[in-house]
Amino acid sequence: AEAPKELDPERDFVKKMREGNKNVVIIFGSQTGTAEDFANRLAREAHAKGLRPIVFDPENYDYQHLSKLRKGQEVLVWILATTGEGEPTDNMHAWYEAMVPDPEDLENCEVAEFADIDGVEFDRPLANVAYLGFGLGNTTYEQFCAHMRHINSRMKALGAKQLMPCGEGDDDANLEEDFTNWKAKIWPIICEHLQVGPSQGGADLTNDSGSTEPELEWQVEEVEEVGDDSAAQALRRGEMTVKSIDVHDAKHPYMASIPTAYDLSPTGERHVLHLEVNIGGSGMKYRTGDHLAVWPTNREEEVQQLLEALSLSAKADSAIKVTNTDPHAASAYLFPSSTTTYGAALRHYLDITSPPARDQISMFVLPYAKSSVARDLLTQLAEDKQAYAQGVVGKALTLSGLLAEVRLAEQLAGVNENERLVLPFAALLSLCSRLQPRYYSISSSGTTSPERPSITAVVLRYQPEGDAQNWRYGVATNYLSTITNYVNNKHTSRSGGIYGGVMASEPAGSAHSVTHLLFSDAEQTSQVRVPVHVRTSSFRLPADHTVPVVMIGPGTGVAPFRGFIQERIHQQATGATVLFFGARHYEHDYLYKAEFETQFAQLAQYNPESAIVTAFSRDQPHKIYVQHRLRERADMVWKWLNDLQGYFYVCGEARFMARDVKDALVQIAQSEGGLGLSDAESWVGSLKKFGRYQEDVWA
Ligand code: FAD
Ligand code: 2AM
Repeated sequence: AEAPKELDPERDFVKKMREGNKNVVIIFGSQTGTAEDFANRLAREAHAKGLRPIVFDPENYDYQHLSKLRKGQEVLVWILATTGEGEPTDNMHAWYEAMVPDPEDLENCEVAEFADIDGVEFDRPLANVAYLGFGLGNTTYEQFCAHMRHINSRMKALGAKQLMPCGEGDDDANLEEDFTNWKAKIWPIICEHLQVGPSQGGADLTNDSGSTEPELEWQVEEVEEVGDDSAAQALRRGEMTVKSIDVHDAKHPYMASIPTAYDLSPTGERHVLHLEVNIGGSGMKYRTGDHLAVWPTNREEEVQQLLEALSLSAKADSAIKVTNTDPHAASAYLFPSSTTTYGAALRHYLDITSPPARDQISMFVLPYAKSSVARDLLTQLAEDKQAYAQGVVGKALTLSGLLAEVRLAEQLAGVNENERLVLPFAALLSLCSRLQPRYYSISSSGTTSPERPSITAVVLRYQPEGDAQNWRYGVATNYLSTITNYVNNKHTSRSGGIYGGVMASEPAGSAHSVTHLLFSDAEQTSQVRVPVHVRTSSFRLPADHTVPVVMIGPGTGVAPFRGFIQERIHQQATGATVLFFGARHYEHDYLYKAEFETQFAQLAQYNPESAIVTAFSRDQPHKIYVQHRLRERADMVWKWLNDLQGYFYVCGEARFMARDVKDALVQIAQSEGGLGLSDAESWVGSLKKFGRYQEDVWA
């Protein structure tokens, strides 16, 4: 027999857990950071309840050790997001492959190799493990929470004891409330299982000294000397710290220069940006259909407002050292390096714009309220769902906005300066999630522009329903908008400070500080750099260019198809290449118009059916959408997909568009193929199953 594989002791999470004397182990599968954030929040709450939690990223550990967990003494909690079409997140990929070798047969698929435990039956290796789980998903996708459900079934099949049915959160409805409700139910169950009494398990936010302030996860120390080298100078400028390593991935972005950037719809109501990113020399490669992750910077005005609300404006550039208060925690540092500045932490590393959650308000803001007016206001927002929905979510209130409201209420009530709420920076570190990279479908071909992937992003600006006078700005897209402006106006100096917009309709205050977006390159000239990494996707053209390809890409959903088209020209594709593009107005929003027209003329030389079909929704009194155009060509669509075994692709907004397009295809199968409804649905289902119906959609 083959000798069992040696496991790396550094990747043994159970050993780490025991060294730190922990009794709740939380393992998260996270793609965009939400599940990771939930895992960390759960740990903070567990800690406040007198439990001893630890959070692990499965990417850094080996699943084989799971079997060593001890029922009655330790509890495992899964927090697992589902991505794409029912897939695990990247960081859960290896565990999932091993634990769920056959998703079609969850009960009986082959037992994965686990660390050997005495007295446990071979086919029930997890018989000593007690667990619970919460899945994050979105009901607009067909495979809602599939990943958590699969892991759950496998855990049971492998003998583990489920302490409670899994919770499920729906990002399309109210993920936050689903999580809060689930959390409320788990504590008594965990405490009972571990047999910790109410005094331990049910303790609330009091620490050893008996005060009501929470024990915090991070400690913040102001440090004087940071040295004089270039890293220290960059630190003083409040720039982002990136570890200089050779491999660039989800944890180590590459600082890419931006050779070209422009506004594709300068006269439109919405601005769509085209940015080309130079990854030459980075070692990163991409394939047509992959995603580019952009690590954004927060808007400077928001950073300054928050510093002001924390009474830290004067210290924005002071160096601080941030370390974990728990020597046994899985990570000792919160930021890429132990030292940063207050300003840089808010600018580059923390999500300071998402509305704070109810439990975050009650755990990390409320305890610092000294006046009754502040306490009342915060208690109401934290405890009254409706007040929270209106006063926080409906207004898209940021943390600085919340603190400003408290400050105003205190002023109006005549509260003394020394009685006013001051949020400690260390509490803010528990309150705010980490700023997450945003994904963009790469809009170029990996074959024809291997070193210059481009992205196509619509700039997000909106006025929240509950605060219709004021604008909110999407973090990453407004950052990219500032970058675009800068790239087009290179004469502006580094000391240019906050950089105003070139866009006529640009609302005031949307800009980022250019000072913090510039990075010194080897020649010591100032260059704007954007931290990026490539994420592999499964959105792919057929290898055989003679097969027809039908692409549905309204709005920025056209992004990956620009790459597909470049690729099909390169292949001199003899199969039909058809793009259905939709936008508001022909005049303002026809993205890449000239380029597409030239390219389709070329593609039509290889196959006369190749064409771009447009649907401009607001150029006439009634709406015309891509799915209407699709139905108008029902016979051709049926021929391409059914008779000629073509491929169908949908990209863009997931909620309505992707669903409506699928419905249109079902109708086409009925009208053209003469199928009944359920057969038409099975036909679409089988296209999906065989990879001939692919979606790249986002919420
Ligand atoms: P954020 O700061 O993240 O703000 C977004 C949040 O603002 C929303 O979650 C919502 O809570 C809130 N919000 C937005 N509108 C309103 C409103 N009207 N009222 C109240 N609240 C509101 N985008 C593209 O443009 N092009 C692409 O090619 C592309 N490809 C993607 C591919 C994938 C796989 C994924 C997952 C996403 C893709 N996206 C793409 C979306 C992109 O990643 C970002 O989500 C988007 O650009 C917004 O980022 P932001 O940082 O500017 O906004
Ligand atoms: P609308 O905003 O005028 O309703 C890109 O955003 C294009 O997609 C716009 O023309 C937009 O139209 C359109 N769109 C909106 N909802 C859609 C849906 N459910 N299906 C297809 N296209 C849609």
